[in-house]
This record gives sequence, structure tokens and C-alpha cells, in this order.
Amino acid sequence: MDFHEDALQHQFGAWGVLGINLRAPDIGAVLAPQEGLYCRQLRFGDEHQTRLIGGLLGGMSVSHLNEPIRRQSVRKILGAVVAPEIRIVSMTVTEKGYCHAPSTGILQEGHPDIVHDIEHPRYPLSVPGFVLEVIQMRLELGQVPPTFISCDNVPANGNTLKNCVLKLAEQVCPNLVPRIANEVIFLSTMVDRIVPATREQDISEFQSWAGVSDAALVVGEPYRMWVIEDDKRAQLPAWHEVGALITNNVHDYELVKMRAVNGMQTALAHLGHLSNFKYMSDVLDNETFREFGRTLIMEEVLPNLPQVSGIEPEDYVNETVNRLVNTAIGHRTAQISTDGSQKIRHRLLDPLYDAFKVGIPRDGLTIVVAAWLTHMFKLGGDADQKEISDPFLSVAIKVRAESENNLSYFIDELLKERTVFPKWVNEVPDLVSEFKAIAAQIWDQKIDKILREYLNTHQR
Ligand code: CS2
Repeated sequence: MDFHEDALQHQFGAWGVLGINLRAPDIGAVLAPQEGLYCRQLRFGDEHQTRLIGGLLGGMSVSHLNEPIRRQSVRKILGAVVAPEIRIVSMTVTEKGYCHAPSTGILQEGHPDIVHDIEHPRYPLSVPGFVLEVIQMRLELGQVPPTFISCDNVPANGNTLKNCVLKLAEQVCPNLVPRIANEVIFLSTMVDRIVPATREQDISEFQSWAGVSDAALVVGEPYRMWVIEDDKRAQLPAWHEVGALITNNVHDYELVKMRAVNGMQTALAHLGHLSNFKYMSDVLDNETFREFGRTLIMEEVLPNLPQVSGIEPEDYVNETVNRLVNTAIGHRTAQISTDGSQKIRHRLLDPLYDAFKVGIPRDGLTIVVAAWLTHMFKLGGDADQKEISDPFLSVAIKVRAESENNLSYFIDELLKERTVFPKWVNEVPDLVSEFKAIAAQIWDQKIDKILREYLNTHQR
């Protein structure tokens, strides 16, 4: 919303925003008493900068009270989105929201929400199901569908969404497939700002400072970057006038951000969570962890990243470290570790494979994947934990039970899961045995020792 507010300030136009939540919380109920207004607060150290966001015209949410009410709320939302004045549907869905296999990017047709949406396309549960229904309704009315803009951490997110929607359309409305493929605009974007889930503590601090309570408060860091795929057919607000970059090179920006920023976050979040650090700033406060994160990205990831204009690689990594140090935003290691199975391919596994192929060090990446496997072993043994959710957790719980607490067996079995792990994981020489050896040490609480040894052999 920040870029959008800037764009409205720069060039006011008919570009209001309707917020829609397909899952909790009920954005309409939260925003109604505040007349659609909320604040976003950027924090770094002791500094903060607060802005009242005015471009949001209202909010709607799917109700999950029961199925008839859910269906009613879904149709109401679809009715609002299908109105011709809606020209853009931008979305930030989590990695799992695409219902695709992270290892291939292809829609999982057996996913329960997709099975549902094939049977009941008018009352969709999934994001691809919603998008398809909006497109169908617009085309039935003889109107141009809106432009879909994906704003999340799925690489080639626009294309991924398009492919998922097309795959679903093959089942639901095969006659529309060519029109969707040729006429509907799906834009990919790279978006970067750390915005942790708002805590009660943030709301009460804000209240003491501002004298008013804001139930919809958003707290984030000052840094921001938004890179949008250039498609001359799309009509967009003046985002490009206020710092958003429109380019036909969005993929390279995504790759750099995904592997350097998100890669470092995921690596340190899993290691940090296993070491009982609550916040990322606590992890970064520890010199061994911080230097491990920096060295890992500098030596094992940067050499395989493309050059993109405006980004100087080493400065970018140092800036990333400085962003993660930020103690003023409470980014929980558990939040980043959530849905790790959906994140590790692009953030850690692909960089590991690339490092292996060109023959540069990959031992740090091996450590962090081993940490993720150990993390899953730990979570798989604790069916009652609620801190971290992951669609893959049920598999981890099952395999952990079958393993009779044998970590090595657990790793062998987990690596067979092709929705998460590409085949090459079992083909890179020694990789699996390295995972097992490191995981055993991590399980013995030797993370600090492992990271120190790594740093000793990677003295810069
Ligand atoms: C984080 C991201 O929770 C996560 O997976 O890695 O939300 C991250 O903070 C943003 O992508 C930063 O732009």
C-alpha cells in the first residue's frame, strides 16, 4: 500500500483499493470501526515513521462459519471483484496458496482445495479457483478480465499463477483455455520489505505513542523495493513515478532477492529456531550466526547470481545483514520457519545445486538444509506444537513415527518426497550422507560448533 499511497499523492486518480482476505482475519470487521483507515509504521532502531493509509476503501473476507455461509460470502466477494471498475487484482498469497508442487511449480491436481474447486468452481476455496472464476465471470459478461499481479516470494509468480489457473481451467472450462492463455495479463513482481505479523505488543506501543488504538496496524522496516514485469497491455497507477521499477528483467531481480535476502532469512531462521532464538534480531546479534549468514551468501550464492542494474552484490548482502539486525521489528524465527517445505527449494536447494554444478563451496548450504531436515525431525516428534505450521508437517509426523526416532532413516525417507525435493538431491555425490552427519551433530546441539568450524575454513 505504501507505493500506492505515494502514487496517489503524486497523481491522484480513480485507484482505490478493496482489501480481500480469503482466510482469517476478517479484514472487513477489523477495518469497519476504523472507517477503512489504518497506520503503517516503519521502524529501525529508535526511529519510526508513521503514515495513515487512506487508499483502502474497504475490506471483505470469506467467512468460514459453515459451508452455506462460506458460499454466500464467496459469491459476494466474486460479485464485487467482477465489477468492471476493478482493473487490477493484486495478491500476496503465501507459497502454499498457489496449490502447486514447490519442486516443479505445477498445480497439484490432487490438492484437496483443487479437487473441491474442480467439483464446485462457482464456490472456490483456492486462489487459482478464485482467479479462474473471476476470469470466467468477466468473459461471460463480455468484459475484459482484470490484470492479475502477484506480489509474493514465489519465483516467476505471475507465470506460476497463470500456469496453475490454466491447469485448473483444463478441468473446469477447457473451451476458455486459449483465451486465458492469450488475453489475460498475469504480471510477475519482486517485492521486498520485511513486514512481520503484527504483535499485541506493537499495537499497545503504538497506542501509548499515538493515543489511539489501531487494530489493523502494520509494522515494517524502512527498506522497500518493488520490481514489476513490463507488459505494455497493462494499465497501472503511477507506481513507476514513485520508485517501483518496471522492467522486462523481473526474473533476475527475483532470483537475487530470493537467494540473498530470503535465503539468508531462511538459513538463519531454522538454525536460530533450533538454537532457541525467538527473533531474527536475536540471531543476528550473535556474531557467529551473523557472520555465517553473510559468508554463506557471499561465497556460495552470489557467484551464481545474475548482475542486475542498480544492485551491487556485496553491498546488497551487507545491507541485507543490516536489515536483519533491526531490533525494532519483531520478526520471529518461527514465522520464517513456517511453511519451510514450500520455501527451501528456491531459497536453499536450487542455490546448492548451482554451487555444486559450477564447483564452488556448498558446505554452508548443506548445513542449512541439514538444519531444516533436523527441524522437521524435531517438529515431527511433537504433534502438539502449534508454533510452526507447514503443509508438509503431517508427512514429517508420519515418517518420524515410522523411523522409531532414527534421524538417519527419517532423512532417507523425507528426501524421497518429490513434491519438496528434486531428484538430484539423491544424485549429488555424498550429499545425503553429509546431511545425515551434520543433522546428527545439530541434534546433539552443536550448531554453534558447526558454524564456528565453517567460519574457520572460510576465512575471508
Ligand atoms: C520471510 C519473508 O516469512 C518469510 O518467509 O522470509 O516474508 C520476507 O521477510 C520478505 O520476503 C522480505 O521481503
